[in-house]
Amino acid sequence: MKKNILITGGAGFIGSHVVRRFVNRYPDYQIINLDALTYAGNLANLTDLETTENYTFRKCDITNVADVEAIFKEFKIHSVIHLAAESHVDRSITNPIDFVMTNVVGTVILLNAYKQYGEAADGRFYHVSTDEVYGTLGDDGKFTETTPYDPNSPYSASKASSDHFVRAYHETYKLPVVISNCSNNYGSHQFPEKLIPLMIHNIKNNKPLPVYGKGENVRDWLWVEDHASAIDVIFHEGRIGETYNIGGNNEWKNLDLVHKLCEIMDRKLGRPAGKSLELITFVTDRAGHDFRYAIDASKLENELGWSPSVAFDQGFEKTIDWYLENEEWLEGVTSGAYQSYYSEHYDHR
Ligand code: TDX
Repeated sequence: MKKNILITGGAGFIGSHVVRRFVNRYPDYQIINLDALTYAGNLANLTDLETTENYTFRKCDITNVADVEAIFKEFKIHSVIHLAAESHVDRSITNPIDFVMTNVVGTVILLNAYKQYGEAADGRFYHVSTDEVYGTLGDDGKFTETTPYDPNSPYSASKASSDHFVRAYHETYKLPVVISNCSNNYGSHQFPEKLIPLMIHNIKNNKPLPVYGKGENVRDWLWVEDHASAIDVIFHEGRIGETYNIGGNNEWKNLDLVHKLCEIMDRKLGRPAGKSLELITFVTDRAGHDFRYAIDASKLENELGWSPSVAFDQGFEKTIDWYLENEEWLEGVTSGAYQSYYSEHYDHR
């Protein structure tokens, strides 16, 4: 008997990498990808799996109780890997309610459905979350699993709230849960509202590169495939009721990262060295902009033997090549609604 594993948000950036990894590595799992296909969920991210036998797609909004329950009734769900979320901080600043609905209410609806219909004694509800729940760091120190929650944006407040509900379902109803909190991801298929694909798209089209504030904020970047491998190991071997931090040990100041990107893009596009740097434009800072994120992933490394597989230079080049080689994908997601999003967020900044 195949195990039915429900992956939510599987058509999104991180979700599609997780779905592909699980479908390809685990033929004994039936992977059910449940996604609402909003702006960032895109079946074009998974065209290679369309006819794969152990893969099933269902369009579903996790805030719709009846639709979620129907899926749990249709498939005997062994385990859930929950990635569905509104994930962009800037959008959460203009529209916090969407984040409460999907990230908080949607998570609780899924927890309820798993509590009521989840089938297996050895199954689990794996909640995928973010390092932003811990707030912001100064120049030193790293987030550990025991760092107190201190979210600053509506996005991180909604993710923190969902993490608390998952923990509460474990304590109250003994639901077998596990949580991970990961740093910034980069890689193929990321929606170009996020820093790296947005800058790649703008450099390609000779458009201004909007760096928030002075570009001094620091992020830790992890290759998305390494996040997927961490999710794999935590899903299979992580201890129930535990949280694991995932990070790349790879901190970059935003401005330094944009400089590196310009340098590589000039080389790849055959432009004179330094040309794309001229596009950098400093714009009004993000409200409540967290200064620095850094992750201490030693619990995951020591307990479960995980570590990132790809050096940043290598992963970054690969990522840039993917966006340059997949022009159709990039054009597809930046036409239509993207244009109005872009104007709204950047035109008067
Ligand atoms: O146009 C931009 N200019 C800019 O300077 C954008 C989009 C971003 N930035 C800055 C803000 C951040 O300091 O770059 C940094 C990265 O920004 P995002 O790509 O928006 O990511 P971030 O806000 O750090 O949050 C991300 O990491 C944690 C994801 O969006 C979250 O979903 C994840 O949970």
